[in-house]
Amino acid sequence: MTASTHPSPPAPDGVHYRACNLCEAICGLKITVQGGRVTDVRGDPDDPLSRGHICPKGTALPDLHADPDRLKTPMRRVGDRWEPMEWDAALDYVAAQLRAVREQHGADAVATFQGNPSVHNSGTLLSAGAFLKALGSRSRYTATSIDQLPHHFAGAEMFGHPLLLPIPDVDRTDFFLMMGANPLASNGSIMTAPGIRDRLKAIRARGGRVVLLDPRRTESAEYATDFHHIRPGTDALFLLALLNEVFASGLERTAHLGGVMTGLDSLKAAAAPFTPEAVEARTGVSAGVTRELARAFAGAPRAAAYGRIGLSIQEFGGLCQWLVNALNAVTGHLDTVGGAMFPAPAFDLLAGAKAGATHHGRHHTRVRGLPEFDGELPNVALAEEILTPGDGQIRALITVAGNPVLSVPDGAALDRALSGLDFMVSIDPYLNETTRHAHVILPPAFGLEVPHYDVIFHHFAVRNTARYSQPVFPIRPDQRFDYQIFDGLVQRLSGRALATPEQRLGAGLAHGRSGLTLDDLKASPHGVDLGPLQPCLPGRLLTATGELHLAPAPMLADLPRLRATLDQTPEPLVLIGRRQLRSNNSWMHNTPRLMRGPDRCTVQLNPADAQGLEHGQTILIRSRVGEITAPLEITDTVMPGVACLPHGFGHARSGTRLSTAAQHAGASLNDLTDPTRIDALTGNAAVNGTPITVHATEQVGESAAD
Ligand SMILES: Nc1nc2c(c(=O)[nH]1)N[C@H]1C(S)=C(S)[C@@H](COP(=O)(O)OP(=O)(O)OC[C@H]3O[C@@H](n4cnc5c(=O)[nH]c(N)nc54)[C@H](O)[C@@H]3O)O[C@H]1N2
Ligand SMILES: Nc1nc2c(c(=O)[nH]1)N[C@H]1C(S)=C(S)[C@@H](COP(=O)(O)OP(=O)(O)OC[C@H]3O[C@@H](n4cnc5c(=O)[nH]c(N)nc54)[C@H](O)[C@@H]3O)O[C@H]1N2
Ligand code: SF4
Ligand SMILES: [Mo]
Repeated sequence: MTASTHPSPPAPDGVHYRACNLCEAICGLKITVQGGRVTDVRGDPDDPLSRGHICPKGTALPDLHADPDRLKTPMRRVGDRWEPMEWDAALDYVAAQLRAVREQHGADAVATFQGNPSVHNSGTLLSAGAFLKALGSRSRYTATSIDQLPHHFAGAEMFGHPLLLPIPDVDRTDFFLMMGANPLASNGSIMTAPGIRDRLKAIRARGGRVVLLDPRRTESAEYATDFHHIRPGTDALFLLALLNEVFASGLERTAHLGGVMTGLDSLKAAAAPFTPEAVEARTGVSAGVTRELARAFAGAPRAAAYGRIGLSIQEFGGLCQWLVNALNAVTGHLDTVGGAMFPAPAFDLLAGAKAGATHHGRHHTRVRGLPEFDGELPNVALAEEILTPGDGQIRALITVAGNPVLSVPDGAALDRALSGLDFMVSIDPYLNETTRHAHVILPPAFGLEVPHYDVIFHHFAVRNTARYSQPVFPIRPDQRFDYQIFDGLVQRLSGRALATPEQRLGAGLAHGRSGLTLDDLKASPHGVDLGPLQPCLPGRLLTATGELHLAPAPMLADLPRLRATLDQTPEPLVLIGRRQLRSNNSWMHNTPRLMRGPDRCTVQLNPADAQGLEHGQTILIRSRVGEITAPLEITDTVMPGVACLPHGFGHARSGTRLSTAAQHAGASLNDLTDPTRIDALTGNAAVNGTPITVHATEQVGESAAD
């Protein structure tokens, strides 16, 4: 089945240092190679950011290199068989197919889906823009709209740029208010803070408070001083109640940014109806707790509020991220030491950015009229845009480092949609639930084989550092990097050649203010420390007026939608997701060392919701969209009315080549989530809070009748 006759070349013996690019923590690694093979991976104690931290996924990096299921040469599907291709022939074929669809049906008929690892790979990240330009299609989808789109939306509206996201200065704060994040499992997100456990412990050791609100008492709760259950999707109400109490008690502190902040009066008016008492029945957080937290947060000299994916992939994601920023701003905790601050990365994507340039709603999806944001369309619309006939229907798809069949709502519908495309190509090292639909798979060299500089996550890091990584393994002459695949396609589509990632990095560093060059970074294999975060406002603001908008008009206009929920009867049982330390979204389940131990794809229910069901039994979970089965775990870590299931499983689909993952198949959470549930303000998917019912599997026949 593989075309190659070349063996994989061995790595040079010795100790290699590089950063892990699997998640946002960018841990420095110390990798020992003996006899051409990796014999040891541990954290690099000399990395100024990660200081020796590593997680089990970092240890598993060499497994990806050695995985026998991994594809290394292009593959073309012929019926239900896969045949190897030479690179030039594969690229010629793909370019010709894309051109044919474009000529027949227009540029927008060719869609792209870029998944999560494409932002963790400087090769894809620095080349994708040119590729998208060569395609000229507006049908652009990424994982952003099932993730952090509300953060970008709030950043653009309040500070003038989607990448202006305030990051909690955890190493200097004394009051860390954390909502909808579980950094002990995720290793931190929009908060690059490797070794977060020690950083949280340090807050407590210096007498500070770590406050966590989540519908599930998570691993992170063990490191909190205060934990409160909160009902899914009600955080915006809680945040407004905090603001209400801050204003009612006269605790606002706006002197620091007073000159540039606009909209304070509108924000006060917006918060006025949402007293702690008015929202407590809905949020599940008592008015007393809310008042105490508001006062303590506002009164703390160094405090930072932070809300992550639990506040984004819900129906009020845009409001939540706005209100987190607003709370920091009006309590004097924005752009101050120990508060929420803006990093200054060496490669600064904001350098030279034009003020007021972010756009929203310039065009819309064809079927449902959902708005683009910054050139991207909401991925909840992808399946319907493929399935609905008519002018502008998507006929061809390019996936890059994404597995949307498992990662977007109603994955089963997308699964069906993909099988009907005229042409699909996947740039991906695995034959998985999504790429099995491709006509051609172009597998890149990746992981320990690629050079790396983290272009994105230094923008979100709790300390300014920079690190360039050399590859550990050389690649075979018949392998290609992601950027070479893009380059090959761009040359064939537009006749232009791409700059290499090294050239782009060099130019990017020259644009930034650190003074560092790529050669400096190459000479510093442990990374370079650029120091703690520094206040930078108003200079870094990029709004058209140069002001910081506390009460952007789109946010105010969305408030009635939130207020209406106070009069609605809550759903009796809703589903939320769960991340696990040894998973990485939908992939890395093919690594035996990460899959050891008991079944992880379990559904958790509070005892109050598990009447008549038994711990360990397989139950049926049903939503408007679909049904799955999963083993039941009865636990009071989840609050009553909430069920919890990890995402990224569901590896039983046929036609994949994932031998280990298939043995731990589990079910896909996104076979239950509903693409019609969105954050209407931003278009982000609202996968958390999906209404469900649960049934004993032997009762399925009966309950199906009601
Ligand atoms: N219900 C629910 N759904 C969710 C979430 C949730 O919390 N709940 N989380 C969402 C979030 S935050 C995200 S980011 C998405 C993630 O979902 P996706 O963006 O679809 O990403 P992954 O599932 O991680 O799939 C990664 C793919 O990239 C491939 N890959 C890995 N490394 C490379 C590389 O270097 N180059 C290339 N070309 N390919 C590579 C892998 O083989 C795999 O096919 O899922 C989202 N879906
Ligand atoms: N090990 C591991 N690490 C990862 C990933 C992975 O799959 N595995 N994925 C990476 C990616 S792509 C991302 S985006 C980040 C995400 O990083 P985090 O945001 O830290 O991710 P989660 O662990 O999903 O934490 C979200 C928390 O929100 C809670 N929650 C759900 N709904 C609500 C709600 O309505 N309100 C509140 N207050 N909380 C709610 C959930 O119970 C959960 O504890 O993690 C990254 N790191
Ligand atoms: S925490 Fe993230 S960056 Fe660090 S070793 Fe684990 S996967 Fe890699
Ligand atoms: Mo994500």
